[in-house]
Amino acid sequence: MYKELDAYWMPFTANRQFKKAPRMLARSAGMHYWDDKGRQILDAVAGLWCVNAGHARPRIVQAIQDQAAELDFAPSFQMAHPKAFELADRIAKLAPEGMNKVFFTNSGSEAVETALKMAIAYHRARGDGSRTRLIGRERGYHGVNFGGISVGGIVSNRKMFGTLLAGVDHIRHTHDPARNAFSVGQPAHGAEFAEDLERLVALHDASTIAAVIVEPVAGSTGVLIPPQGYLQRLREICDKHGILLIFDEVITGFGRTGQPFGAQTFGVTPDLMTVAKGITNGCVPMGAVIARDKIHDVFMTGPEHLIEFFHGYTYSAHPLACAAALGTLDTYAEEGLLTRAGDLGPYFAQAIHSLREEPNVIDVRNIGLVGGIELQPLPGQPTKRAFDVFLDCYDKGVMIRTTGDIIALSPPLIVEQSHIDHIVETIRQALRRAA
Ligand code: PXG
Ligand code: PLP
Repeated sequence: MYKELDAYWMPFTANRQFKKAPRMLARSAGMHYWDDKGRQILDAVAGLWCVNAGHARPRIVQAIQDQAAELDFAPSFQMAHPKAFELADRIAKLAPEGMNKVFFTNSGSEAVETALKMAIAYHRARGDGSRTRLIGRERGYHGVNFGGISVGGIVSNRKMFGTLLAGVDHIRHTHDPARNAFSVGQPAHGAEFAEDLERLVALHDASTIAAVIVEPVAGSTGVLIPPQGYLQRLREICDKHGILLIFDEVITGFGRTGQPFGAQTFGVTPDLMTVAKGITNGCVPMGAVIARDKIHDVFMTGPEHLIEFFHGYTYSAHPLACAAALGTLDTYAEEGLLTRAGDLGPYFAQAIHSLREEPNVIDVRNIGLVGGIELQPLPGQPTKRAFDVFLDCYDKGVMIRTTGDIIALSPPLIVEQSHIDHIVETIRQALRRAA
C-alpha cells in the first residue's frame, strides 16, 4: 500500500487527522469493502449514497471494460455516440410522465448548475426575462459549485466563499423535532412550511422568480423527510405563480425511497430533476438533468442551424459513463432494485427505530432505505459524539456516515435483513460506549 500521504489534498476531510490514522479502502464486492489490511467492512451507506446495486456488479464491470476498448471518448458538442441516446431513452422511461428530455453532466453539482441555468434561460426564451431569481431552502445541499452553494443552505459550505450568486433567497427548512421527533416515514406536521414560499413571493414578486430548488428528502444535512402534503403544497404554489419547481434527486434518484425517483414516491412531478450517483452505481462519474418536454420544447424554436442552449461539459455523455449507466439500469431492472427500498422499508424502519431508547438518541427518521439517527451533541463539542460513533463502527467493521451529530444510513439496495440487523446492532453498541 502506498504510504506517502502528503500530496493529496482530500475533499470534505479533516486532512491532518486522517493522515495520522488513514482509513484506506482497497477492494469492494457486493455489500462490502475490504481495507488495506484485508479487513472486511460492511457498507451501510452505499459508498457515498451512490452504489445502489452494491459493489463490483458483473454487468457494470463488463460494460465499462468493453466500452473502454471499443470507443474511449467521443466529443459531445455537435457529435455523439449511440449509447448516449439509448441511455437518455431508458432514463426517460423511468422518469415521471412528461419528463422525457435528458441533459448529461458529470456530477450532481454540475447537474444543479445546469438545471439553474436551464430555468433562467427557459423563462427568457419565453419572453419572460425578468424571472431570474432562484429560491433554495435552508439546510439544502445542492453540491459545491457557486450556483449550488448559493441556493444551498448549509452554512459551513457557504460562509468561506464570499457573496455567492446575487438574487437568491431561501425558504425555511422542514425540520420540526418538537412536533415530529421519531416519526416513522413522512412526518404528520409541517405541510404549511411550504407557505414560506408565499412570503418570498410577496417580498420579491413572482415576476422576478425563475425557480425553486429542493431535495425531496434532504440528505446531506442529515436526512429530513418531507412532511405529509408539503411537496404537494410547494407544487401548487409554484404553479400558481409560474415558478419552476426543481427536485434535486441526486440522492433520492434511482430507487432510494422505494420508487425510481422521489417524485414518484411522493406523487409530485417537478419541472426539472437533477440526478447523479446511482445513475452509474457510482462506478463512473455522471449526472443529468431530466426536463419536462415543455421546458425543452421552448428552446427548440429559433433557426435550426443555431445552438439552442449554450451549455455543456467536455465529458457530457462520456462513453464510459453511458456504458456504466446502461449496465447499472440493466442490473436494477433484473433484480427489481428500484422498488426494493419500498419492500424492505418497513423492516429497515422498525430496526433503526429500535435505537430510540439508546443513550443520547433524540430523533430517528426514515423513508425507503434512508435513515437518520440524531444524537444529542456533546456539550461544547458539536459533531464529536457522532464522529466517535462513526470511528467506533468503522473499527467494528461497519461503515456509516455522520453529518453534524446525525448518523445517516443508506445501504446498497441489495441489503438483506441480516445486514440491517448487523448495522443496527453495531450502532447500538457504539452508542452505548459513546454515552
Ligand atoms: N445535490 C444533492 C441533493 C446531493 O446530495 C449533490 C447535489 C452534489 O453531487 P456531487 O456528485 O457533485 O457530489 C449531492 C451530493 C453527504 C454527502 O454529506 C452528500 C453528497 C455528496 C457527498 C457527501 O453525505 N451529495
Ligand atoms: N477551462 C478551460 C481552459 C477549458 O478549455 C475548458 C473546456 O474546454 C474548461 C475549463 C471546462 O472543462 P469541462 O468541459 O471539462 O468542464
